[in-house]
Amino acid sequence: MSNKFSGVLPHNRSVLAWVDKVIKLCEPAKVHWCDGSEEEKDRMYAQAVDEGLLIPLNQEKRPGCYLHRSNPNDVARVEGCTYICTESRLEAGPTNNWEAPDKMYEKLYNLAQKSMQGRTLYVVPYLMGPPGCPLSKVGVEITDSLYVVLNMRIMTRMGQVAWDELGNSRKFNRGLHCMLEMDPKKRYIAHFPQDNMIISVGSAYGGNALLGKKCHALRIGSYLGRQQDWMAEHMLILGVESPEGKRTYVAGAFPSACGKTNFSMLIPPKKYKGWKIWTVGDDIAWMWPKEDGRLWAINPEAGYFGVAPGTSESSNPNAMSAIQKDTIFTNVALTEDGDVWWEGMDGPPPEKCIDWKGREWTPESSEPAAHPNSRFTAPMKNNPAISHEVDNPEGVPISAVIFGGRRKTVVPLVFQAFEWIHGVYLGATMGSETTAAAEGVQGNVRRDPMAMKPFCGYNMGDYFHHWLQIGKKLTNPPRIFHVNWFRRDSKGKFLWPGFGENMRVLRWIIDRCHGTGGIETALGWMPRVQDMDIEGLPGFDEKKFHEVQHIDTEGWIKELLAQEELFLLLHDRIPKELVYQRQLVLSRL
Ligand code: GTP
Ligand code: SPV
Ligand code: MN
Repeated sequence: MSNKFSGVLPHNRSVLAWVDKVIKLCEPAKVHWCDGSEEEKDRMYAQAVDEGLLIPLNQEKRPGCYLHRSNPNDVARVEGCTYICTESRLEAGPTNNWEAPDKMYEKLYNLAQKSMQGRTLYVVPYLMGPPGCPLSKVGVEITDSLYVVLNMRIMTRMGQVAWDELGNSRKFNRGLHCMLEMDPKKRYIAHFPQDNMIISVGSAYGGNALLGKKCHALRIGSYLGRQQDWMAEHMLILGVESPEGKRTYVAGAFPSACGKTNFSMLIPPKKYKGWKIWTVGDDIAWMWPKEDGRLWAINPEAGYFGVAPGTSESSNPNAMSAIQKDTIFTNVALTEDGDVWWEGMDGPPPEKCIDWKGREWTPESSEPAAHPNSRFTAPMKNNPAISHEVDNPEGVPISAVIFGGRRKTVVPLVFQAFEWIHGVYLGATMGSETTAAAEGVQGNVRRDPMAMKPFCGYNMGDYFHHWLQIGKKLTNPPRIFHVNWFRRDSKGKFLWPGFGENMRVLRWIIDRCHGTGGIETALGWMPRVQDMDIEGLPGFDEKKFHEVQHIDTEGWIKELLAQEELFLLLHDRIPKELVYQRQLVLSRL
């Protein structure tokens, strides 16, 4: 072995052969096989600081924490450059960009060719899911970005643990990530589900470049899940512990930047003595039906890639603890004492700081100091509310599934589906306002079925069918709910206080899982005012309750028309059960 190589090679021949092929293609100056050790970590952080990739923060205040500033043209997911390259266009479906696999391979191999000359190629073995879980999957990401390596180290179980899990098997996800020259015109996130392969070029941003996350765990995962009877979902998982010590697990699909991380780390209000929320996961759930007729879930990740703005001691104290150490911050502001700052953090803004682009910033500046989609990457083990079940290969049994969009109007705070098929319809037709997590206009209502519009690796109509099929395997299915933390009054103010107070909604949801307290409406089961605890909420009374739960018939008719658009788009694959559900709502209204 020449001194071009460092690190620990596995014995797996398929891995060696594939990496060899990529080395020949990309022609790196050096190759490093990551082992995931502490020594390797220390060396890599030192090197990243040397290269100016990371800025060390005040190590007394935030030990092991660093700031990264991205290329300003590379700050969010790029749905327009994301492709599902199945054999036929129909298989990818009308909600995905599609290109023929041969054509896309050719285009991307051409871009990748010689692209690592003078650079280091890192081989990153990683495991999604706890070791020993039947759903856990190994991936190998090849990248020429040290920033990506250090993020993958936090977000996944990285290193030897993955080789141990893989053994001699050929079943692993092949991921190739090339920085290229960061030209948005040469930016592609391409998935080849039939080959279990991902190629991503021209972006270093989380969902585009940390291939274990959205690419592998959701797009490839959902494709495999359909073949193998499991589900890959854009969902948080939490456990609710009652004062009697009973634990109930809940999964929630909210679109990007719509509150999953916050909800998964919720701290109940003071009056909820003895109640405790445990975080299993904040972004992705893999779920499968077991013999007991229930749906079980794991979190395949090992860290949080969370939205920084709005994170504070008052909104999310658990996240604030989690980012105290060993965290990478991306595109936040840097204060004079070497700490981080962003809009919505506690206290007044700093008198001056350095903004996410590296410029001097004062409260008078016209632009925000932190990018609206600035992020923290923190190990999940840093979260004081981490669930004891997070490494359990058996997963946790899910009692409730919650869908939640971001809607200023029309959609009530909470309601419950009548049964599974109605619940699938609620998820399938969910609308939400677009956010800074993806490139493009913000605040537009679009259909985001199950919060999976950007992440479903195959035809959305078939995906709905898969949900119905899984339902048939469940003799004790989770109850399904819809929430909207974001409804506003006529003055544009949030009607519901949200964050920790969402415990009150969660409490009703748990009650409903045990069959108590609600009334049937045109939309589904709803709490009556006596069914939900609204006592002690400043500025919130019975009148507000009726406002936030109000069924706006005219608004809903428009909503049903917007759903029609999705149904037309998917006309050749949409399960007729869902078309029928829509008719039922119309007649009930
Ligand atoms: P991704 O990581 O992009 O998938 O986002 P997420 O779904 O985990 O969203 P997150 O919890 O990071 O919240 C996104 C934004 O919504 C933040 O600015 C939060 O402050 C805000 N938010 C979260 N929960 C609530 C809530 O209950 N009420 C209100 N008004 N805002 C909330
Ligand atoms: C999202 O956009 O849903 C995220 C952030 O969770 S990313 O990993 O970039 O997709
Ligand atoms: Mn997400």
